[in-house]
Formats: sequence, C-alpha cells, structure tokens
Amino acid sequence: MSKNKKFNRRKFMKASGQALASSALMTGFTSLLGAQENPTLGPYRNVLFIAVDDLNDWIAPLGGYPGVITPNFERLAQRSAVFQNAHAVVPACSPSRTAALFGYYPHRTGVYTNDHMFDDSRFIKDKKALPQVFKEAGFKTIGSGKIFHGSEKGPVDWNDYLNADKSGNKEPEDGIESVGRGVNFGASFTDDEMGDVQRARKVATRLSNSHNQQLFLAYGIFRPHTPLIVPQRYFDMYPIENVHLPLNLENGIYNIGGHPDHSDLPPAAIKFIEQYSIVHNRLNNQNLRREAIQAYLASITFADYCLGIVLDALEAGPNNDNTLIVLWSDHGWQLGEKLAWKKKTLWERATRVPVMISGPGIQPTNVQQPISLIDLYPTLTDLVLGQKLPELDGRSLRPLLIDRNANWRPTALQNWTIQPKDGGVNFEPAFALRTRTHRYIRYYNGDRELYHTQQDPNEWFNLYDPSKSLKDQKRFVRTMVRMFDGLIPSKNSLRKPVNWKSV
Ligand SMILES: [Ca+2]
Repeated sequence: MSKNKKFNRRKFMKASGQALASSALMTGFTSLLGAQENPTLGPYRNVLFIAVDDLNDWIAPLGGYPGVITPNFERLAQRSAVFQNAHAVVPACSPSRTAALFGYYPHRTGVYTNDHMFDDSRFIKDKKALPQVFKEAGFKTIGSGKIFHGSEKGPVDWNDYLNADKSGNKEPEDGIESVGRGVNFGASFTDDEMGDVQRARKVATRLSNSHNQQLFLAYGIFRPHTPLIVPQRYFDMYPIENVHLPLNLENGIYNIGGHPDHSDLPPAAIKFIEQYSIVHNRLNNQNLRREAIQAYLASITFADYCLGIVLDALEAGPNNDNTLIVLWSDHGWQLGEKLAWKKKTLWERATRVPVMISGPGIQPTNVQQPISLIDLYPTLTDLVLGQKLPELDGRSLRPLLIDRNANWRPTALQNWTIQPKDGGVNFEPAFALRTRTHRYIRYYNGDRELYHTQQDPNEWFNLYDPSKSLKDQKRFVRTMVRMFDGLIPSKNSLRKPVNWKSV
C-alpha cells in the first residue's frame, strides 16, 4: 500500500470541511458577472480546431503521468490558456462530441451514450453544428480525420475533407495483444503508414498556404484511441521496466469490490467499474498491465508527433499570427485507477481532458476553474464570429481568457448512463459535478460519492459514507449534497434517449 493511502481519514474529513467553507461556498458560488469586453481578444481570421480522441490528462502540461514525452503539447501549452480543470460532458465519444459540436447537453438532445447518434436526435435536427456555422459565415471549412462520431464529417457541408491514403489502417495480427473490448495493443507500422500522420501532412500543407477566405480547419487525431498500435519507436521511448502503474495497483489487490479503494464505494460505482471488467481481468491474468500502459503512453507520444507536424507548418507559414487554435480531447481514459479501464465512469481520469486555447491577445496561463467541452462552441462563435449564443447550454470562455480568476460558473456537469435491463425505458443517468475543489457523483439509484479532488486527486476517500442515509451524513456533506443536487437536472427535465441500438 502506498504511503499516500495511509492518509489519516479523520484529519482529511476535517480539512475537507474547512476547505469547503473557504472555497466552494465562499468563492465558487458568488454571483456570476458578465464577461468583460477586451478589444485585443479577437476577432481572429482563422481557426485551427484540433480534436484528439480518447486522450486523458497524461500530457505534460496537465501532469497526469510524470515522465510522459509530449514536447509538442508542451509547445502548444506555452502559447495557450491551458484549462487544468476541463471536463468532457460525457466520458464516451458520441455523446461527448455531440455536446461539444452542437452545444447542448445530453439531457436536451437525447444523445447519452455511444448507442445514440446525433442524427437520431429530433432536438438536433434544426440545430447547426459548429463547423457549419463557420461555413455559413463565409469561412472555408476544411476537415480531416474524426471530428464527429459515427460519420466523421457529421452533417457539415465541408468545402474540403482531407482523407488518409488507404494503406495505413489495416490492423496486423502478429505481435498484437488483444484483451477484449477493442483493447488491442502492440508495435507496428511506420510513421508514413499511419493515417494520423498522412492527414497531419495534408493539414500542414493547407496551413503553409495563404487563403483568400478565412479558414476553419478541423483536424481529428485518432490515437490514443484503440487499437493502441503505433510504430516501434514510440514504444522504445517507454522501456517497460520504467512504466509505473496507478498507485492503487501497487498493492497487488486486483479483485473488483475487494480493493481497499472500493471499501467506500456504493454498489452503483462498482457496476460502473464492471463495464470493462473483462479488460481488467485479462490484463491481470496475463500480467499485461504495464504493457497496456506502455502502449497508451506510446500512442500519446505518437499523437504528439502528429500535433508537431501541424504546429511546425503553422508556425513557419503565413497564418501563425492570425489563427485561433483550440485543442481538446473528447474524454479521458482510465488505466487501472479504481480497477477501471477505458472510459464510461464519472471519476477524474475519465472526464478530465486537455483543453488549450491559443491566439493573439491570449496570455499563456493555467486556468484552474472548472470548464466543460460544452463551452467550446459558444467560445468559438464569440471570439471569432462575434456571435453570442445564449440559447446554447455552455458559456463563452472569454472572461477566463482575459482573467483566469474572473467570475465563472462554479461547476462542470457530466453524466453517464448504463442501459437498464428493460431496454432503456426507465433509464436514469448518473450525474457528476466538478467544482474547483470537489467532485460529486449521484447515481441513478441515489448512491452518491463526494471527493475533495483537489486534496485527494486519486479520489480514494469518499466523503459520503455509503453505509449511511443522507440525513446521517456529516453536516458539511449534507450541505454540499443539497447544493449539488440543486444543480443536477431534475428527472422530469430529461429528454428520453433517442433510441438504444442494442439491448
Ligand atoms: Ca475509495
């Protein structure tokens, strides 16, 4: 058991209560002031919109994995507002991208899980996807790689879509480990054979040129999405003996429900972990935990290489001084924390994502306030098109780009839904709220968790005692629960899921 795990629980609870009084209640929930206008922030001529798939906070600017090799993410961070507390709306591709690219929460669109697609949503039918707004504002829209889920181009009438050559994507069988649920990993291919690299080079060519029209260029980097297969040289950067496991795996206890970290989890949380228990069990039985982590790290550094190709071209070309760069990932990824793998939980590693925004007038800084991918759409339309869109669910990040301590919405809202056995008729999503300091999770059945994530970044110490009813919780816990429950959409305000493609 690691040293940190011996943290004195009583002291911790006391410290958390005090921190609550000073932070969440006093500063986080003060009234919201409007954004200050600043003439030096935009408008921008061009937009470079980079979506990375399944990239968690294991890049150097977010500090999630000490020793990760991400020089190009660092290079971008040095010119960016780096959002240290940015969260996906949903920890899964389809609902996350739908929320980010249309600007509405799942409980408004009905797109809650990967069973649900944006084009099945009646709510979305008359809404415009973000790139389409730019197209209609006169921008030349160029896309490449995965931007939307399902159809990568989404409903957008792009001026141009840059595809990879066909050769790069066939998955090899030799030397590849496969542990189920798409978690295949191993070294193969050359850089030239990788679709992400081919697309990066095409994007780079466009960035090297001048354009008569304003440019909205969206580039989707597919890795570190599974399969975690990248060229050998990226694996070589992470010798297996140096790969470290999440701290909770160091104690050698691998049974779900029996781990010390699980002792204060409610049953609904264990169900979330069990979604990928096949991956967890196979990795443990075959003793491949380190290899899987190595492959994810190698895939991150490969994605970093692709980002570098694009940044090199931008910086050397004519568009560097007039382009707004927005980089984001659609959700996080777990590698054994709480014995959970992949996505689809509401803990920090699954929801926390990189968001970096860079452009003339934006001071490089780290922003600690909680933001959400729901905020990307109104930010882009505000900064570049001068359009305020109050009907959207998110808010423009402009005030935080001007002053990272500006008054801001105190929480980022997330949700995840497991399809119920009745096929989804009586579905109830679990919701989570992240403040500057805390994370609160309320499951479909009323189970709850509360963490002081700032002091307890591994979220090991559930401050909500699952063995007691709400009225028997500590007073500060009850206070927080009441406050947070008031911010979670009420049951009768939830749109039904658009459909369930599988039962
Ligand atoms: Ca725990």
